[in-house]
Amino acid sequence: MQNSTLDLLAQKIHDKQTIIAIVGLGYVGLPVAVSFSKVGFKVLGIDVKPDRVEKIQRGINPIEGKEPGLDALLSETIKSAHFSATTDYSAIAEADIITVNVETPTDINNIPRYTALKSATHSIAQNMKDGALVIIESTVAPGTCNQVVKPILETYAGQRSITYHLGTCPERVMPGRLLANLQDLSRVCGSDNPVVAEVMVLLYRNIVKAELDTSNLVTAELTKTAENTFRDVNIAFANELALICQSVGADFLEVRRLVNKSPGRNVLLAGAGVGGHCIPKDPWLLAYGAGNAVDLKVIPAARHLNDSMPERMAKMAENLLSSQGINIRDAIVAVLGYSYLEESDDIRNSPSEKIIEILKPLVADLRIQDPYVPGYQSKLEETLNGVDLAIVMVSHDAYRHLNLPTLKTIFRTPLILDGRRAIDHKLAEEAGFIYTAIGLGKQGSS
Ligand code: SAJ
Repeated sequence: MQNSTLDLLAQKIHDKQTIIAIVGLGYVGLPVAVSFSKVGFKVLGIDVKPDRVEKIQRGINPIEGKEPGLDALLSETIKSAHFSATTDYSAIAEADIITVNVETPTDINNIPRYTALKSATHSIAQNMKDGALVIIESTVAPGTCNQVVKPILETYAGQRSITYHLGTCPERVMPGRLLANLQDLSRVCGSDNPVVAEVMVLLYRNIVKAELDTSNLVTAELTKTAENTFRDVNIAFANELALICQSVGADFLEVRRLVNKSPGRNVLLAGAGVGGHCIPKDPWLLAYGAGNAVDLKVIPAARHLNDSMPERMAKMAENLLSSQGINIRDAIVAVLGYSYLEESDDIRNSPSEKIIEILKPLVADLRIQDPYVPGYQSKLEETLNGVDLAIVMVSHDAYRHLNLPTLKTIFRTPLILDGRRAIDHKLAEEAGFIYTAIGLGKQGSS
């Protein structure tokens, strides 16, 4: 029985007759919705935020920041009526396929509460039609599909005497490249029913040009959380090596350059911290999925080290000021960079927020500048006029090409603390600055 409904579904996908519901129209759901609409599927977008739905219905992109192609594609697919958005979950009854693209944050104890995921799954289960395929695209801890999603679907399917299919296909989008990553990055189509996984490949082949692999639910969940955890652990290694370089009097960048000449080595960049919506969270999802059976050492330690970088930067700032006889209470300090990533306006989990929280109550005046973040786009010369210390938190291009000799004339005290090695330390010292940085030891000179 089940596989015959899957044969039907496969045929409908092939003929683009499938109606697809996308639950959650945020950074991930919206690009997925317009991508499927663009290739001819009828797509129903569901979101709990009326203002977001209203904007989308008017063909207006509710997502901040520059997303190449998204505005045009949204307006085109709304006009063509291939895509429509609503807050009414009952629309799901029409859908053959339902993807879930809701947020899956972890709480203060790094535990995923899945409030949005559970709520969405309940609403889907109450409205989905017989034989519907539910695909979890949100990043979840290994085991979540089987232990959180499936029990809810089972309960309602039993009560309603209907069948359903369950898969997961975690997304790999990235702010600023939402549509490009969706099309160009490989994905895993996971299901505990191999026929469902193959049907998912048929579906995603319409919008993904890269490789589509099939696997089971837990492997797909593990793949996504592990790939981001791998990055976090590698950034933590770079940060710890940088702290060693500071201690023994070396330049981390030079050590990194030489280490990376060794085959198979790729030391990442040490810095002022790790922000964003994926890297700080996904290791905790992986750890949660591991359960208590595994006494994890590396993954939590890496997270704690990366999270400590803004605090270390604040301590370095304090030490630098006092080394010049400046009482931090009298200091005027500028934080350069508020977003979590260079050339981005995304401030989620930004390390800058942490250092600002620490320093603001300690200094006489704390100024913040970021060319991309609304509210912080003051002119650099204004921000730096009369400061004692500039702290570089983000490696925006604007900070990589400063006119140091000119800036030297407007600083009250010429101190720079560079959390991203955005400024060449030799040029800074030639211009008369006292320059310190994460990973640059006292004698550090290459
Ligand atoms: N960071 C470092 N050192 C590094 C790299 C990054 O300190 O060597 C910091 C960044 O400053 C930032 C944070 O880590 O604060 C995250 O940076 P990121 O380059 O990992 O950017 P994200 O958070 O947008 O990560 C995304 C992820 N992509 C998806 O989830 C689909 C991640 O898996 C990718 O590896 C990453 O983009 C990428 O490679 O660009």
